[in-house]
Amino acid sequence: MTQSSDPTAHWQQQDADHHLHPFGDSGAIANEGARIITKASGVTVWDSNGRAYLDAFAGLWCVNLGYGRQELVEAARRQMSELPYYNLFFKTATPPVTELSAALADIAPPHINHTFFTNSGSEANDTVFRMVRRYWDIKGQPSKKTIIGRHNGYHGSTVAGASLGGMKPMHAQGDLPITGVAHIRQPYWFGEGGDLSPDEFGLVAAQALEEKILELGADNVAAFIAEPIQGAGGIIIPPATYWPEIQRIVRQYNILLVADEVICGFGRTGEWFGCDTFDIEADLMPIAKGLSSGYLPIGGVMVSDGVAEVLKSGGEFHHGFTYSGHPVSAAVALENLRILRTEGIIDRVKAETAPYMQSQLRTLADHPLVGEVRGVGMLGAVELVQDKASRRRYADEGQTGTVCRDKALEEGLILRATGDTMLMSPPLVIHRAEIDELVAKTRQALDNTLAAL
Ligand code: PXG
Repeated sequence: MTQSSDPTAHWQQQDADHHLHPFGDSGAIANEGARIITKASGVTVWDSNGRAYLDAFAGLWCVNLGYGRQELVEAARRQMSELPYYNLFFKTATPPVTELSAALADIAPPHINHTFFTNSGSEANDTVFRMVRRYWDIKGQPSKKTIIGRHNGYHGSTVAGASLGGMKPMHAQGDLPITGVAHIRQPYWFGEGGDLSPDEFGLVAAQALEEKILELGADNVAAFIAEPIQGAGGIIIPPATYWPEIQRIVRQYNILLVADEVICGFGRTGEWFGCDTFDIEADLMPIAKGLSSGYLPIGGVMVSDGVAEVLKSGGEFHHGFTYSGHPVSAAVALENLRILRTEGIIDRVKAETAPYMQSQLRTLADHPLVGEVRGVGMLGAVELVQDKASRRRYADEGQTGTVCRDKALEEGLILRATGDTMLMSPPLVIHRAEIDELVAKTRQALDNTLAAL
């Protein structure tokens, strides 16, 4: 390893020599040099060269409270001193976990009152995979095994998570999906709606679930899993007709409904859960990310009273992680929920900052590159197109989005690009002035992208 007096060069060299990146081309990053992020406060992160960026992505859709909240640091310190670790196996629990379970029951829809803890959203969805099969086994219907997901859905990177998701590049690596998983189309009107109105298309997209159930046989289908709003897939907001029709279908065919709240949960859509925003009655809700505002890893699966009752009647569930409900993560999550509640942050998002951000974002719709601006709560997407009227994209899809993302970085703004869709999901505590900055920098990045094309 070469030593250097420039700390950035030193860390980049270590990164190149010894670190393999998640969702990254480690070969290319080794040549370019990784961006080294060293500190953060509020909605701003700094790199090792002292450059500030407005983090319009809240880390990775997770830092809902913003950076630098000392109460979370203190909650971790306190729990670390008191009880840094104990497991939940063998008839044991810890106070942070019982308190957090109760706090979650309090904020979740009324019929959801139990949580199984994991360390991530991916583990939560692996737990979903095993839990829904266990549920039907206990009910005496073991043939109900297949779980239906959606193309371009995202449910994590573990084998079950990536299988339930519908990301083609992930499936292409390692022969996924595993057996027992099927996929239907996504409710992506802008990309796939053609000449149908959004409401017509929403029904068509939902009815794909009914067709798939009939094809597989309802006796073989355990569950349908979907994000209330697809996140990683491009902030895809289903037309208003979609969720009610899905709800009808899962009820009619006796299929469990899994609403993946990993991104939508904890205020992102302007309510506690995406299920509240879309009036979805879920049987299971995987959670993670905003549960601890990303300060420590923690996730879980929340389940309805009906599911909990069956699971509790079935004897031992042979499933769990050493760090299920890690006490320090649980203490931080509990403090995070306390702050979200006592400071009324989600109410402020709903009443004030989300309507403001959404209205300001929509001023970008007149830009020649922009085909659609959409968003709900603190989620926003800007679709880049070659032709606005026909919604036609540039031929080399993904190229323009990547250029725009890099132009945004030059402006000191972190956006995410999915294909040619620019995504934002800022901390829920973002102020009006920072929203103005976010929108102004996005417009500048769009101008610079157009100039570069
Ligand atoms: N479900 C959903 C809906 C997610 O968005 C997961 C599950 C998995 O969570 P973990 O904690 O295992 O990562 C996620 C994660 C992206 C991106 O590029 C999004 C996620 C993860 C990595 C990248 O937008 N979401």
